Amino acid sequence: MLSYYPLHDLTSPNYSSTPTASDIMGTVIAVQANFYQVCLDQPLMDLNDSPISHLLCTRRTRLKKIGQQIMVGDRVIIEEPDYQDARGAIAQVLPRKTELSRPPVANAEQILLVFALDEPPLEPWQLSRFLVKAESTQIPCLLCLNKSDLLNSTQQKKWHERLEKWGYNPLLISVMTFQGLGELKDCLKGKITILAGPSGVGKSSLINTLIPAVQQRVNSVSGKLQKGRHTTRHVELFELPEGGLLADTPGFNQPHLDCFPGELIHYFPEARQQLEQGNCQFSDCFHRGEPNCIVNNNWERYEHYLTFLEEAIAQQEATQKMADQESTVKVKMNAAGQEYYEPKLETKKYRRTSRRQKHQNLQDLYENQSLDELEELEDDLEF
Ligand SMILES: Nc1nc2c(ncn2[C@@H]2O[C@H](COP(=O)(O)OP(=O)(O)OP(=O)(O)O)[C@@H](O)[C@H]2O)c(=O)[nH]1
Ligand SMILES: [Mg+2]
Ligand SMILES: [Zn+2]
Repeated sequence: MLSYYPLHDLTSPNYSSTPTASDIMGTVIAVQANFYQVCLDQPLMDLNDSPISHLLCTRRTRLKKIGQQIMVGDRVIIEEPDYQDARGAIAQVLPRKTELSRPPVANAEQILLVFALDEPPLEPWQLSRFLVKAESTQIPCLLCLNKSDLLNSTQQKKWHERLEKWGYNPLLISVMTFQGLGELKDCLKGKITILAGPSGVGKSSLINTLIPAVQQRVNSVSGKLQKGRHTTRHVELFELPEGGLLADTPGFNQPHLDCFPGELIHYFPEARQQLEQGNCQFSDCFHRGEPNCIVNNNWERYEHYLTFLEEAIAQQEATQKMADQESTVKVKMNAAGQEYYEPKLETKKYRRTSRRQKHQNLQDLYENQSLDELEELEDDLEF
């Protein structure tokens, strides 16, 4: 989750003209197969003068031809709205400000990281791992500690002070007693926010509290889009009553850190602060006690940093090894003990999947997937 594509990868010649005042603009809130649920910036009036706030859209063939993907969160221009059936066609996708790959969401403006103060107990290593992952997306992160009702005020204060030293200003809330929810609502207003956090901390409870059930039903997509809306493949943006969109992500407990070792230090705000004071002697310093390193070891999460660094280094080495193995030549030794290069046979990875294998894969999938996920898969796999 929370994987990020750097913005310079997003430039595309398809993003041509800028929208004009007469364009019908909206935000994609749900995607499934070839249908897009779009929440309009301004409601349209139908023939009976009733407002239409959402359109179920298809993608213009032109966009399909140029391979323009449409994600949840995309800002789009719509043509040919059909007032009768609340349908439309997406004619253009505006340039993305941010793009996450897992969950697949465009234009997210902040990550709301939710942890519980207790039940499950707040685990500093796990919290640190989530924070580093969130920092690596470069999307601003708001830290929220739920279930404050389970701790007394002294214990709450202790956590707050501890996390301030980590460089965060956590918002302590309780979905149960509503503590801090007003402040949280203010932070979410008018923004696209990604909800993240481990299992059982109260993410779904929070969504249910912030978004009245009636509203959820109204905004949930109908018909074909209804099925499978809680699977990871089908991320959905929920509309907050005060404006703003919220994406739930499934809870998982151990995010994978896939950053470069040299970047890692920048994902710790308390270390970043130290780096701003000057430079280390070596430009490729890993900040683990090298001579004249500007980063000291006098911070609580230094231990976390060292452990995550080991992990990042090990991962980089593994990736490198794999790349070496996949290169097109392999080193061999001749009888005289001299090394020579021999072209490799086509590796398994590049071999064309046989029709039979594809069938087998599909069979396996049929066992586990919902019907409409399969529809989508069959769209993806070209037979
Ligand atoms: N005491 C207390 N319990 C809470 C609070 N918020 C949620 N819970 C409880 O915590 C449990 C887990 O809540 P969920 O909302 O299902 O948690 P989640 O983060 O969505 O979990 P996953 O879907 O597994 O990722 C439920 O039993 C909730 O009733 C709170 O503020 N205080
Ligand atoms: Mg949940
Ligand atoms: Zn250093």
